[in-house]
Amino acid sequence: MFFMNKYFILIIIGSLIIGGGVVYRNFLIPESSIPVTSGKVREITIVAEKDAWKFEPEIIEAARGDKIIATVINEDDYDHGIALDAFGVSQRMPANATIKIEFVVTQEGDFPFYCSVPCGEGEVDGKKRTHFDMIGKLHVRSAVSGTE
Ligand SMILES: [Cu+2]
Repeated sequence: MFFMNKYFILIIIGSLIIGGGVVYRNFLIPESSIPVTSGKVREITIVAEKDAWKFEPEIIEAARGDKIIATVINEDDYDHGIALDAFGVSQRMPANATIKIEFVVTQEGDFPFYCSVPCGEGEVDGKKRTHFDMIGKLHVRSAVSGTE
C-alpha cells in the first residue's frame, strides 16, 4: 500500500523536522533572541583620557542590529583594556595607542563595558579614582524604534 512506503514515511518525518524548525523560528522564538543585523554601521570613538581612570563617553547608544566600529584611544602612558562580555569584546589598549574594535549588537538591552587590565589609581579633582571606576554602559534599543 502506498502509504506504508518507507520513502513516503521518511518524507513525512523530514517535513515535520523542517516544519518544526520553521515554526520555531517564526512563531516560538522570543523576539528579543532573534539575531538581527540592520546593515547599519555606527562609528564611535571611546577615549581613556589621560590620568582620568574613565572612559569617555561612559554611555554609548546603538540600535539592535547595528555594526559598531569603535576607535578606542588610550591617552595614558600605561595600558588599559576594554571588555564588553555580551558581544565577546576583550582587547588590550596599549599605552598611547589607538585600536579599532568591531562587533554587531544583536540583542537589545543595557550591557556594561569595563577596563580589563589593572591600571592603578590616582587622584582626579581631589577625588580618588581607580581601575574599577573605568566602567560604562552600552544601551541597545529596539531596531524598530527608528529614532536616532
Ligand atoms: Cu584598568
